[in-house]
Amino acid sequence: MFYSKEEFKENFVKLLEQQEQPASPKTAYSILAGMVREFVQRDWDETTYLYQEEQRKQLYYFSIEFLIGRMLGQNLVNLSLYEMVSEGLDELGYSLAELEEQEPEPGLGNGGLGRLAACFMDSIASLQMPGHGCGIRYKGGLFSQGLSDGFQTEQPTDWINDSVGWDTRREDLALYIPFFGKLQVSEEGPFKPEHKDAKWVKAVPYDMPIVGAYGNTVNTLRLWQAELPEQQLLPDGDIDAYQQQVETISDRLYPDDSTDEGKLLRLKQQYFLCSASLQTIVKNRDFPITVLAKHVAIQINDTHPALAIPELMRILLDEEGMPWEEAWGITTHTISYTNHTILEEAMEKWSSRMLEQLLPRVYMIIQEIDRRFKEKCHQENLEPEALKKLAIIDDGMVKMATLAVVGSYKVNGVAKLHTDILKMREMKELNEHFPHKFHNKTNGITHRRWLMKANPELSDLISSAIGDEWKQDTMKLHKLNEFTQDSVFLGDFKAVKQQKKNQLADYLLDQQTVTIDPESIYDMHIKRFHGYKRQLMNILHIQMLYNRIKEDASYRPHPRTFFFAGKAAKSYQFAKQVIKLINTIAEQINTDPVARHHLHVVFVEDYSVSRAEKMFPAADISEQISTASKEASGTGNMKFMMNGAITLGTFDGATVEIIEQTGEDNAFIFGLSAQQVMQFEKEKTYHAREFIEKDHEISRMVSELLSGSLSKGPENIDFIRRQLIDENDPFFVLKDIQHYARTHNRALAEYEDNLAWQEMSVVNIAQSGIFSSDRTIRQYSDEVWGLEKVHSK
Ligand code: 26W
Repeated sequence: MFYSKEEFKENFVKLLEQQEQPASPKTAYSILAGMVREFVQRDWDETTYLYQEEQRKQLYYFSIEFLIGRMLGQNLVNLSLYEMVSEGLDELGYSLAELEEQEPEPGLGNGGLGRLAACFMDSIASLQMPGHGCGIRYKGGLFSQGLSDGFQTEQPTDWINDSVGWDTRREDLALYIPFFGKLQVSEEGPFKPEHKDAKWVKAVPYDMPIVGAYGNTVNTLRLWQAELPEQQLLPDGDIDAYQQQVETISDRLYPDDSTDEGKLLRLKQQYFLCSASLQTIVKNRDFPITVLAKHVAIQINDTHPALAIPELMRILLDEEGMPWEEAWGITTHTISYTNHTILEEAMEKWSSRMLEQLLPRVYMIIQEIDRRFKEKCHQENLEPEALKKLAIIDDGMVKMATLAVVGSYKVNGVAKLHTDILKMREMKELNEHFPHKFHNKTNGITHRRWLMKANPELSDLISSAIGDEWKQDTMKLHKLNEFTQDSVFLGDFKAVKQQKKNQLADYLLDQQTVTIDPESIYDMHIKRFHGYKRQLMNILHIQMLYNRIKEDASYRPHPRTFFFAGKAAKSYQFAKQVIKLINTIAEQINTDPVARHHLHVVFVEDYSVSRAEKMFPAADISEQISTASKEASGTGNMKFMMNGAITLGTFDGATVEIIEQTGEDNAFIFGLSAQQVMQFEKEKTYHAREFIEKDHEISRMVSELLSGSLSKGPENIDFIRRQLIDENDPFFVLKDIQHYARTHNRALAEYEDNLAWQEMSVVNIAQSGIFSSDRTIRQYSDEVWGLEKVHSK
């Protein structure tokens, strides 16, 4: 059906005529999506069959989030059908871009961690590796963000009901998960606790095709849905209440991306995902259980799926009747763990009481893992505080990160600096106890979505200069370094960037009725709102620029548009107040008869994968200004780099490696280093108050802020005041803001030299190849999973 444009158009029209006329864009979208869905079915079946047939080792990527975004466009790009279909639809009077907008975006993730999982799925399939995703089919993805009077509002989303899904219900693979209940241990015979009076939940998988590029590999993303079990498994009592209770398990994604709320429903979600996925892997295996680790690799995406460790032990001990040592040997050779944050408040701890109540057998196994590990640690005559750091269960709390490290054969951070901090500070004792476990895997992004799909204009320009090979091997982008002195190429690049800036301006005028000056510098700060990402420092700097324009008539800088986009976790008041502050300062500046010609502040609502795809290609400046040591990696920084935006940031996370690639003269770096931050934290020698007293500009700006005049009332900044003043500015905003301001001035001056700026942009693109998630996945496979490519016939 896609073998030629004519054949495609014929099939499309035939299917369209079966719909009530005139067919709406939504209908046209569903028809096209249905055609693509059907087209990949055969490769999907064949890939699944091949993996079985050839007994290949398979990876299962356990993640509580998969921020996949829209699939139609990406699938067409990966099938190399995008141009053909786009032309065919044009000739039929349809715009592919418009049809793509009809696809509801399944917001099955919060931010970095969820999107990384989605990029990994795309790379694993495109590298023809046998790897699958295991997640939860949340009915309600992340809330959609609105603004009312500058404050964030949250509306629940429901992506399932209004879309032709890409996924298929696999009733045949449904299974059951026990919660609560109690254990009964029979006196005689082998130790095999019976799980009595459990409350059973039915788990039904929905499989989604993950279409790889350059080959016919189609892997599976399996998302589990919680449902009421059949009659015989129902507890007596009020069924409706029970149904309600059961189905909430896969109802909503938790909107937090940095604070462990410790809610029972979240724990249910985590066990539901682990048990359903593990039961299927063990049940449908076609090899002896004793060689599981040879046939299966399981990667847990942060600690959220860490219950996979005791759950696999339960299955091997209780269902396969294996002795402890053998079961532990298999488990600790099958599971590996990735850590994505060092923030204390994000490190998950579950109360022993809650775990024992909800998962009595799993908790019993965790106790035994903890007892045996404590026993081992005690043989090493360690200091009491070291033993405390090594304890899995401590003060009635189970530390999931410690359990994850003890139960995994490999543990990695997501950027060199982050992994070093994990080994030297956060997990120092564990690293010393397991000297060979810790390794680094610097994150990556799929260039097929974030360059080829989001910026086809730039892709074509690159291919016109260096050919197409870079699409399969992004290290070939290095060849662009030969064009950094080529004024024609630099001019063409500038034209493409301007085209993307115009497109974004048109999109935001249409979507948010804001008028953007396409000639202005597009400066973007787009990511989740969090204290350590320092959106506060950005908006306070903009206020300083405004004050300067008001006081200094000679200061009339090149027009700049400051873009902010991102959501704040519902319960994170500080972050929500920063959003309000940005919108009140925006209103002041954007309506100021003088300043509005030099500064423009835009808050793009409801940040999502689709909106990100329109923003990254249009950026000139990439704001990566986190307090050094706090951002594990960042992946937005890589998306900006690949689209030729220049990084203005701190030496933090993967930005350190970005500057390693570009050289300091192709970026704008400022601020405290990670070492300096950690030193200040250790010695408690930073006193924010000093900066307020000794620096006039800062004290003026802070008193303006605290007066409430920037936020329509001091009540709207009390969380900000508390952090900056009472909590002594834990993210060093006042310490770094003047260096930040000077660095912005440097960037502005550099921008005036147009050719130099284009040259810097092209160097960034040329050096971005290493940040493709294809490189990351090759490293995981070579050094952790040991997967082999499976060439489909
Ligand atoms: C328990 C609540 C919770 C939920 C999500 C705590 C922590 C998380 C995630 C780990 C937060 C997250 O998304 N971390 C980001 O992961 C990216 C992918 O590795 C990194 O690039 C970011 O630096 C990191 O903040």
